[in-house]
Order: sequence, then C-alpha cells, then structure tokens
Amino acid sequence: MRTFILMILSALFTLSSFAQKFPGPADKKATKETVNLFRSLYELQNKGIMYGHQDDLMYGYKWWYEKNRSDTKDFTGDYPAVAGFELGHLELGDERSLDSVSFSQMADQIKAHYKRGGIITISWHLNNPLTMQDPEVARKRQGGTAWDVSSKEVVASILPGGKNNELFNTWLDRLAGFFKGLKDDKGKPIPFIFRPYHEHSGSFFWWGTNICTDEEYAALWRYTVNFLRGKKKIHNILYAYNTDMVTSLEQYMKGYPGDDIIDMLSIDMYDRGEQFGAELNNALGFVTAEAAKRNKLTALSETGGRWGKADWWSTVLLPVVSKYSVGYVLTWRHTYMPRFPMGNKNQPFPDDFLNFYNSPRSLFLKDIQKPNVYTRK
Ligand code: BMA
Repeated sequence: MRTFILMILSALFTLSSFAQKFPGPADKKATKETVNLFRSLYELQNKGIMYGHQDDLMYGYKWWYEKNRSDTKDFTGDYPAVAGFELGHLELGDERSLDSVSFSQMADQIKAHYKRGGIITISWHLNNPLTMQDPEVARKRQGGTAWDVSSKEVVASILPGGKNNELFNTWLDRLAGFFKGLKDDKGKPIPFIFRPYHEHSGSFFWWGTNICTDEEYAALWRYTVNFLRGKKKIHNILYAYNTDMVTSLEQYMKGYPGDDIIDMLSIDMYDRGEQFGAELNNALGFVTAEAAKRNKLTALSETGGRWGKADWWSTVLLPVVSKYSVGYVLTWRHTYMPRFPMGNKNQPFPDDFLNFYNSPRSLFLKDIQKPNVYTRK
C-alpha cells in the first residue's frame, strides 16, 4: 500500500513539473483555446515561417473593404496565416481607426479569419494622452498623436498617481470593450496576439526609450495587462513584447516587463540598406535564443523590403529567417500604392513574393489549417 501511494505521489509530481515546464501562456487563467493557440504557435515556429500582413483583410492595393478579399489571396491564391489589425483611435471612442478603418468591420474580419483557422495580431498606435489635451500642440504635425514625443512626462502622467490616470483608464475601458466583443458563433472569446507600446528601443513614439524610463515602460505594460487580465478578466490574449532594430540582447531587454506578463518576444526590423541581412541575423540570433530559454514565442512582427531590391523576399529575408525559430514575418499595410516599388507597379506584391510563397519554409493559411490552431484537432 505504502509503495502504491508513493508511486501515485511521484507520478503526480512528475505530471505537475511537466505541466510547469510545458510552454504555455503567461496568463494562468488563459482560456483553453488561448492555451491551444500558444502551443500551436510554439510548434509552428519550428515547422516554418508564417506570413503575416497588416490590414490584409480591410483594404488593399486597389480596393477598400470587400468581404473576403485580400491582396495576398489575390496574388498567391491563399490568405496570409497571420492577419494584422490596428486599433489607434479606438481609445477616443471613434468609429474608425487612425487609418480610417471601421472598428466594427475590423471585428467582423477578425471573426472571419478566426473561423478560417487563421491567426490574429493587433497593434495600437494610441494617441498621446498628455499633449493631445493642448490645442496648440494638437495643431502641430504629429501633435497629440502616438508619434508626438514632445514631452517626457507622458507615461508618468497616466500611471497611478499621475494626472491622466483616470483618462487612461477610460481608454483601457474602451479597449477592453472591443476585446470583449471578439467572440465566435458560440460566444467563446477569440484568442489573439496583442502588441501594444511597440518599438520601445526607438524614440519615435511617446513610450520610446528616450521619452520614458525603462521602469516607467515596464510599469505601463504591467498596468495595462493587470487592467485587462485582472480587472476586466480577459483571458484570451497573448502579449507580444517588441522593439525596433537593436544590436544586443541587453538593448533588447531594456524595459522588459517580465515573464508573467509577456508571451512573445518580437522585433520589428525594416531593410534600410546592404547591412540589413547581417543585422537581422544578429538580432534574430539573440531574440530566438532568449525566447527558447524563457519558453516564449517569437516573431519578426514588422519588416519590409528595400527600395529597388526586387528579389528581396527570396534573397534577403528568406535565407536569414530560415535559420531561426521565428513564428511569423509580417509586412505592413498596403495603402493604395505599391508598398514595394520594385518590379511591376501594377500589382500588390513584387513577383519575387511568389518565390517566398512557394518556398517549403513559408506557411500561409492553408498550411496551418490542419490541425486547427485553436482546437488542435
Ligand atoms: C504606420 C503607418 C501609418 C499608420 C500606422 C498605424 O507605420 O503605416 O500610416 O497610421 O502605421 O497603422
């Protein structure tokens, strides 16, 4: 009998330590579908590299909101695996985003992509809560927007004790309201990746590295996640930490809010010249190694080609990302003009995008539909 009890105890112990070690969301109360999404992403990042496209389902090179349309699909025959959406101006209670996209149509497309078995990622270029209140400032170029870096007091002003804390709470309330509306046909919350306060290593947003301290930045993150997860009981979010181009792990981690907050280590890097391949190689090396150590997900969450480099997809991007466990690469929105002004100007992507699409390394929607990432069936 004693041996039997000991055996059971040791089996239970092994099981619980396995559960602890098995990679999963930072949110211990994450819904089953969110846990499944995390695990699917974790496995997929060793299988290939998913393609993501910002606002892919909202508008494109020559169209504006046509249900089920996508530049990626027009050009390749398949949807991107990851669809990006942007919430800037939701905080103001507006009906349309800073990019003129209707939030209710956005919610519809989030549901549609979820139904197809696709992955959703959301960014947020929220206004500057401090300077937007000053009409003089608001008249200036970038005045009062996410790009307004004219004051270093912004983050401190919205944290508890700051004069804009209450205003910021109303913004988070609106954000929570939108998130709570993201439900499937059965009323289950739709899991998604949320990447707010992005590119902290740069100083072009009010949460940038020279505009607030790293401590304030981490506190902003913790405050936001505690608000959504704790106060609002939203448990279908995977949170993505993000920087712009960095050259060392130390620089990358400055302001990191903690493993109990973050699910994904992501980086944004645009090709700005010959050295890009080497810089990307260096950065993805330490970001993916750190993510593996911490059991986190990874992404090159924004990237884009170089002017005039027509074979960028197959000769620059693919060879580097293929070396690492990177979950997805996402290119930014198409805004009624060729985003990649190389090759044929009458199409949404350069011809070389097809080489990326046809590579066995890249994953588009059809490549990730079975098993379903949310049910794993
Ligand atoms: C930026 C640009 C802006 C846009 C913003 C949010 O990088 O594309 O035009 O408003 O993203 O989508």
